[in-house]
Amino acid sequence: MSDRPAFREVNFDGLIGPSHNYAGLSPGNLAATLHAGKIAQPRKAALQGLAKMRLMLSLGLGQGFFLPHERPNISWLRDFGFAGSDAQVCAQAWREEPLLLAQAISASAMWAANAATVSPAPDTADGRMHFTPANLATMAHRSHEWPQTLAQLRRIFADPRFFAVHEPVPARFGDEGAANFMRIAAPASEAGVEIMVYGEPGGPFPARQTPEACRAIFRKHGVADGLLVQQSPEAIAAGAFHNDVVAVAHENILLAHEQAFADKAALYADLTARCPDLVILEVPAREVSLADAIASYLFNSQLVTLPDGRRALIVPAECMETPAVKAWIDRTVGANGPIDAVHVVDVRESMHNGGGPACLRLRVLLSQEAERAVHPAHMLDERGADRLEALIAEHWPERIAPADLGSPDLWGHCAAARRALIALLEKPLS
Ligand code: SUG
Repeated sequence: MSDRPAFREVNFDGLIGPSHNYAGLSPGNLAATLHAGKIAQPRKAALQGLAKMRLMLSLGLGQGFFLPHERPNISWLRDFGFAGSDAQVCAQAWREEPLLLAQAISASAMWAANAATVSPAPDTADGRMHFTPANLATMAHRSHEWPQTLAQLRRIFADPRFFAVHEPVPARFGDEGAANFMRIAAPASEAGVEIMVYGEPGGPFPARQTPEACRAIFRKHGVADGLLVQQSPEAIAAGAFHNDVVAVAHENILLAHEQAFADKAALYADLTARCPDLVILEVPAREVSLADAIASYLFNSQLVTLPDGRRALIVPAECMETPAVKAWIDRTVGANGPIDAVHVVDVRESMHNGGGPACLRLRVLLSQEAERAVHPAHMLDERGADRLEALIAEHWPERIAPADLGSPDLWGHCAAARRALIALLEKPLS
């Protein structure tokens, strides 16, 4: 008998790609808008992301990873009529429509919480885990992620006995994946209630998740108990472009800002009826304002159960630098509440584009058998992390300034880095 529980959550993080930059492509994402035009440090960014993955491994948690996408996305640029060799396509795009080139080279696939919505096996009619890649249709630079995401999901979760990978929802109906998904199940291996959070348009910033997409996903995944919840318009207007900027759920815990949902009373009542052990950790606006929640990304922490059953919150460093948030953490963590420990991670390069610890990961709840069916090249251990780290140090650019996006050198570096990564993965990583 193994002492590992029958199911465990494996976080698949997006490896931060060599073209990470600050192009300010996401209106409504305040950090990304604020940092538009700044110099980015892709090598540092990728190492920060990897250090977070190593922390998870050191805590005894399962960790996998997705590859950065091919950037610039030449085939997407060709769809706009740019022609010739790959370098000619990029050069023409940069000359004639530099915004399109910036959109084609974005490293935004790093935010794996937006890769797909995942319904774990205990929740679905056929007992398999279901994935739907997000169409990310609202933002041009993210709308071309899904074909490469779909391909990776099909490669990593290929075994049809355990996994079903669907096509995305039609692009007319925006879907941003697990960033707008929560699940309450106690224990996690039991059937749970899946919650999808949509936004209503009409505010100052785009509402990226449509209710039609949420319902389509529940239907296609065969989810027995799916709940649709509206995000509060104040939260979107304050810069919460995804629900995971103002709420996170894990097992029987819902950690949410007081202003996260349009009708919190209805949600809390629905959840309490389904899960008698539910613990709602609501953070009142008078203790942490929406502005501080969004600046610190408190709710974009990873809430995890350690192998010994204790719960830990993996928070971005910005939380400890935001006095009201630090005070809330100091008061709450370890104080007879459901969260026993806090760990701080530095993912500042991603944070400056509005991507915190939880944005960088996709949660995948796997039975032992299903975990054995996952493509081994995408599972991480310490030795694999060492090898990735060496590769990043050699191939990822140190800095990218806005004008560099048009540089053939950068395009060449990105292609070389990708070739090296793929070659590395062809041999077992560890
Ligand atoms: O979609 N930022 C991403 C951040 C995604 C965060 N993910 C979650 N909350 N789960 C976005 O807005 C900025 C890219 C730029 O401006 O260059 C960007 O795409």
